[in-house]
Amino acid sequence: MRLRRIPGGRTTVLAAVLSLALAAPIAAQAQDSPTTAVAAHAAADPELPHQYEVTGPATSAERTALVATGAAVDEVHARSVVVTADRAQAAQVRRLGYRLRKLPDPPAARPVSPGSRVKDFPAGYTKYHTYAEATKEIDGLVAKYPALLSKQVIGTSHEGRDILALKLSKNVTKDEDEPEVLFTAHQHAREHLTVEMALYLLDELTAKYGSDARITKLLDSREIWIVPDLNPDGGEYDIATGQFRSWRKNRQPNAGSSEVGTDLNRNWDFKWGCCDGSSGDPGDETYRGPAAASAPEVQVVSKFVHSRVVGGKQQIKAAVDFHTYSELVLWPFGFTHDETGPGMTQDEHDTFAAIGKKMAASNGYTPEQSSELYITDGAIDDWLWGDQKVFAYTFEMYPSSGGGGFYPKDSVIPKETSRNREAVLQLLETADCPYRAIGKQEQYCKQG
Ligand code: 0X9
Ligand code: CA
Ligand code: ZN
Repeated sequence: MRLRRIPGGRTTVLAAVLSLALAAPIAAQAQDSPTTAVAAHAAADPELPHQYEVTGPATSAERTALVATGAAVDEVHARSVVVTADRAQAAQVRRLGYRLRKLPDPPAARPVSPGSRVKDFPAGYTKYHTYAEATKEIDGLVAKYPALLSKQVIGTSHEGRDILALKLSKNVTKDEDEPEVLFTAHQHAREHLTVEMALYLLDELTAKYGSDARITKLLDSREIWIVPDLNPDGGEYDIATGQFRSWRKNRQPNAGSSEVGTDLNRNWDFKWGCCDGSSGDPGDETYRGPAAASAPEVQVVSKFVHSRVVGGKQQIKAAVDFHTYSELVLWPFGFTHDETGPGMTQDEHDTFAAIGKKMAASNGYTPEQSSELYITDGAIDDWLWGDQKVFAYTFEMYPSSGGGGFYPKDSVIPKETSRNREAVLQLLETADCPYRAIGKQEQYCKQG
């Protein structure tokens, strides 16, 4: 059962060697010239993490042991992984006896003058939306489609940016008794493509209402929630110098530590920190935070989800949380390798798998239980299912491997967002009775 199919590996030796060769002189320059200091810092900040190919780990157990070093696993292959790790974490991975090979860093952008902050993504990435650009785009859509789309500020991030929930439905201002479906994006700062995914859905579902029969029917019979940016502080921080920082966490300081940030996708209040699927060290990529739901962004979205309990019933029936990358459709649980057990019956598991495999057939991703990758505790999908009984999936978007990792060029945005159109429509269509996917609608979805 733990047999895995994995995309083939590839090599990037030359670029890795080149980036190593470049690092030293630039860092040296920074010492004596204040005017070049920021640009140099951006090009070769010794604190910035890098990606490494790690040869050796071949099982979920070995990968789970690997993330205990504090590194984050980005790609899973048959006998290797790609991780994002800072210097100390890389050293620890090496001490586990694995061979590491540094991969090229994200492309360097134009130099930045000292103290200034970049207002946009760098060249080749300008079609990605900054927080301000996304807000403007969303406000434009709300103004254009007031009967279909409404915007709510459901709270603020640590640094005070608005966290939005967009509702899409016919008669959008009324809370009708219709199945609700939630789409969330951008828990992880460097996964910018997921914000584009959310914006694509907002645009597609509004623009095609009235002309596309399937979308019209769905907006007439569902209430769709989109939280396009769960981690606006992290996203802005990732692009702020003009050099992508490969940042993952939020930007909340940690008491008693100089290390910043909590991994939002280890902070949700279900089996939090239970199972070696997160870290207790604030310097680690998968730091779970000092307490469950300690991150304001997680609190805001948790509270929002709780607010969708009406008459004692959670209205949200299904959900997708968008991440990058690896092209996967994942379902709970992540905290255990067991397919069934407390909180997951055989029928529930089979329903998750049936819907997940069908969605994956439509977008060409690989479907699997999330713990097949490595153990995670405190992830949003485990919470949505374990605590709220929402059929919650995690999509890991483009690329499968190579293809720019966390930073694919903006030219891929149209293809890689529309690629998930069919899967999203399927999930919306199934939301009135997910158990139809295993033919058990009579048993589970009889109208009361
Ligand atoms: O580690 C994560 O949070 C996700 N991978 S990412 O590269 N985007 O960071 C995978 C989560 C898998 N576990 C669950 N979905 N529970
Ligand atoms: Ca409703
Ligand atoms: Zn992620």
